[in-house]
Amino acid sequence: MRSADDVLLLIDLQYDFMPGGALAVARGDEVVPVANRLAQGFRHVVLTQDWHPAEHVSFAANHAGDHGQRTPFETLSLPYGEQVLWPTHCVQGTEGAALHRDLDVPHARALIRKGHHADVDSYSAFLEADRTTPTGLAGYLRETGAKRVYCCGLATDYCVAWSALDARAAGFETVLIEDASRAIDLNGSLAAAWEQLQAAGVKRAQSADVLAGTV
Ligand code: VGL
Ligand code: ZN
Repeated sequence: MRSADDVLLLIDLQYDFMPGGALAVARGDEVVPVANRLAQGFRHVVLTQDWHPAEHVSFAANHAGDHGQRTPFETLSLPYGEQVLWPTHCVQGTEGAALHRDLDVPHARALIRKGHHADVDSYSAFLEADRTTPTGLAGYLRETGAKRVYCCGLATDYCVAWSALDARAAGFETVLIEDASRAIDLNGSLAAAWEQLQAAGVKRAQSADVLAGTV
């Protein structure tokens, strides 16, 4: 068992990101058993859930525009920056927004829901896409004595990478567990994410090493 100041952050293990889901991540379901194994070694586990209102700004279907409906995976300029337009996904209370039923982490202590403001996306579990609105997770982790944050889940290049970068920026030692994550990989997003992660000092690890306690 790891020390009490190590936290495992399991990101967005929800049906809409699994094969067959609205925003399917290839082989996303493969990370569920890995997440379960990892969780057995951590006293402190936190879950996240992408949790959008139906009118969310990140949904292509919500942008009719002058030139017809926007297509998923296009980008749109918003007041806070470039926003990828996604298929409608993880709508609050729907089956697609539910956590995978095989996720077996009864000792998880907190669940952070993000992306609940209609006009701002939130890939990160810490800060919304306006880069100023906190979710409260940094404060929660500081108050509970966390020092190191181990991130994994879906998707590596969006919610996992942004969460890891913000965990690091908030002052935590941060590790991204590669084989416990899967990527969307849109227009080189995965390679770009790894570059940013490395530059920020986020460690890249494999679950076997985390389980063995060498990372
Ligand atoms: C995610 C795109 C939109 C993710 C969430 O969990 O990585 N990606 N919403
Ligand atoms: Zn989303």
